[in-house]
Amino acid sequence: MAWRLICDRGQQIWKYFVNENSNSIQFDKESLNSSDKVYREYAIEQNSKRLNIDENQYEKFHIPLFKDELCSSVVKSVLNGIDYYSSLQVDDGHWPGDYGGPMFLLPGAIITSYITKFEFSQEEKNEMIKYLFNHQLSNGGWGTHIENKATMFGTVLNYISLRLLGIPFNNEQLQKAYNFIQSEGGAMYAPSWAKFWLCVLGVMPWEGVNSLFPELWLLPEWLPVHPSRYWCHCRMVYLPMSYVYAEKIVGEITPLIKELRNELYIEKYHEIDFIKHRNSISSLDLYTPQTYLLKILNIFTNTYESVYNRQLRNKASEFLIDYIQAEDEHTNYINIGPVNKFINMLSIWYSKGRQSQQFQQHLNRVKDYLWLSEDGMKIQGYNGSQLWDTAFSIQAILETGLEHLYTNCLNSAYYYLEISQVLEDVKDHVKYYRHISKGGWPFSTRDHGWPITDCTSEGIKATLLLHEQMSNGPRLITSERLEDAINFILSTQNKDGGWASYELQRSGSWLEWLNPAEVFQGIMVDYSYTECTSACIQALWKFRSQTIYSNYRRKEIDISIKRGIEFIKKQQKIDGSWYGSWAVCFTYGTWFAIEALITVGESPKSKIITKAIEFLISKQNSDGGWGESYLSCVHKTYVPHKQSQVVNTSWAVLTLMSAKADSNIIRKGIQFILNKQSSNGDWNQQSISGVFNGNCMISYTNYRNIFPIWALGRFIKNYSTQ
Ligand code: LAN
Repeated sequence: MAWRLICDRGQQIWKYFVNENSNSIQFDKESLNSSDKVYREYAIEQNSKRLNIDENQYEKFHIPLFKDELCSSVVKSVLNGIDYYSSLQVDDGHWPGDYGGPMFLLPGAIITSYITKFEFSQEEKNEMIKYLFNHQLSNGGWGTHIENKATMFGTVLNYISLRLLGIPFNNEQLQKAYNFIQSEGGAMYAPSWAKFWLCVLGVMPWEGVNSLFPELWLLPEWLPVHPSRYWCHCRMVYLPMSYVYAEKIVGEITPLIKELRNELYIEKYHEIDFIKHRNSISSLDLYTPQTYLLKILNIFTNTYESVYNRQLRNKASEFLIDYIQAEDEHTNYINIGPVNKFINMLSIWYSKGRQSQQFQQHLNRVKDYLWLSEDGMKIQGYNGSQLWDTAFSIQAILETGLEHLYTNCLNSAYYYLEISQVLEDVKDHVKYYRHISKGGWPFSTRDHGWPITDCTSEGIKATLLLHEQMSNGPRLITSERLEDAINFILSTQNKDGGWASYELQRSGSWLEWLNPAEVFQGIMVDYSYTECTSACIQALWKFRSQTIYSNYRRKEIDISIKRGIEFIKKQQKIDGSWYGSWAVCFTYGTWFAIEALITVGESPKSKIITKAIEFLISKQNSDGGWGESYLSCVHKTYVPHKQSQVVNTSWAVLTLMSAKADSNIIRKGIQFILNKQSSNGDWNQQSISGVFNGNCMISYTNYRNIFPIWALGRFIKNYSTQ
């Protein structure tokens, strides 16, 4: 009996086979992070692509031979590293990996399955239970993500999940969670996103949450507070949330729900004044407290809720369910993310019924979010990071200059780029507030289809580099398609010169005053980011430097690059670093910023680059590595990690090499990466490296291979051309 990953054009499905040998692998609880062993061990066993070239054969294979000891070790290490990593690639060309981390996603799936009565298989449920217990902390609670301390957000939702999965109240481990919730004052101290699920499940009355004011959608679109102007993730979560609220959807009150009502609170359920606790939140969870403005607006919308007009409400509901269906169709029922996936599903169950075709379509796409690792089965933060990892992997391998050894791997990765680029705008895109999509690349798969600025840029960069370096390779991505990608990039540049994640910034940052999610920051609008801006600049630059494209929208491209660079320069901190919004943290942001500046010809001796390099050098540890804690992201100031991290070190040395910094420092960093490599070519999984909205961490397991390979590759390249 064993789990196997089945992939089809990027879609990743875990299937359980009764007749296969078991692959049960122990999770090292201390490390908190899975090493993705379930996938990797089987992939390597089945698919080993080792070249095993020894030094005597270097000449024959056109591999450079260096006298310098470090250089020759780097060549060996990178060959070993790519041998290992290329064995993890699947037939459609992408690299699967664990994209878990957040601990508030699986509960949405389990609660939805309980209410709508769709069943996970017993094997899936067992793995989910294993996952939840594996990530329970010693004080009985769960964090908001796997490395977090306990929060009410994590604890209340995961406690409920285990109960719904059949774990009895008197289970010893669950009792610890129960005690934790009790000692923190009960579930009314959970943040608003948890309260939403409590209401849906029927363990809190709808009066327990502030109004979600569904009629807001009916207000004129030119208003700066209109939801069409929100960051697409916020908009697409608010959409079904406001529908569920408009209809006050509640699941069946079963005996188990009645038991939960007793377990989650200190007082008797029917005696609790839930209205009084609408704004109660545990200090453990509080990250962005509600502002006075929001509190005042809540008074208005809560009052409106007691007198609302039925006709208007129906109109809002009709609008919302139509929009929900449009998002379902645009994304082939995957939806933009795992939060709206399950709330959309719940909305469709309520409005169209369990037997409806739409609900069945939703069911077909639930498994896209499930991922199995040695810590158990989780819901991932997205339906995968396929395109993102593939585009980076291509660039990393090409940087080594050893592409002739990995033609199959690279051609296959190129195929993935081809099958994931978005070719059309979504239907009625203006009506549904969607930006154009044509030419863009998504983060995961074409079926998902939401294009992203920096994913598009990495797609363009990877394609152009392949076209350049693989002269006999296939040419599946035509000039027109690359021009479409450039059109997408040019259409998404903000007024401030930067690029946001998916769309243009559609409203002011003051909207953050209305952020009702106490656990996340920067969710209301799509802001310009250093990383996205850098990637777009690099893609535009690379594109215009190709002779065949040198005239395509040239003037606009030139102006656009200039404005982008100005934006990046403005983001530099006093200490010379850049904050990274999507990975940990200043080493990541600084890498992107410097890469863009160097690309456009900024001198490494300029003040701006010198300061950045000084910053990085000041953070190097005595073992030669760099290590940043995820708390850097949360506190927005550099927090060192207890141990040097291979991923941070790779970003730092990549940056130092671009800026031609002191080679002794670089060599020490490179030596650290070599020291950390395992004999099979892999690197150990260290701390979590991705982040979103300041406060939630997310895993990128392939980073531990991609970035060391990239850094080692650049070292060889620099050395050969010296
Ligand atoms: C992602 C994943 C990819 C990421 C990059 C492309 C790496 C980044 O450069 C831009 C932002 C983006 C697209 C991004 C934004 C936030 C996402 C979508 C995520 C981190 C994956 C999961 C997260 C999403 C918001 C999680 C659901 C939680 C909510 C608060 C809605």
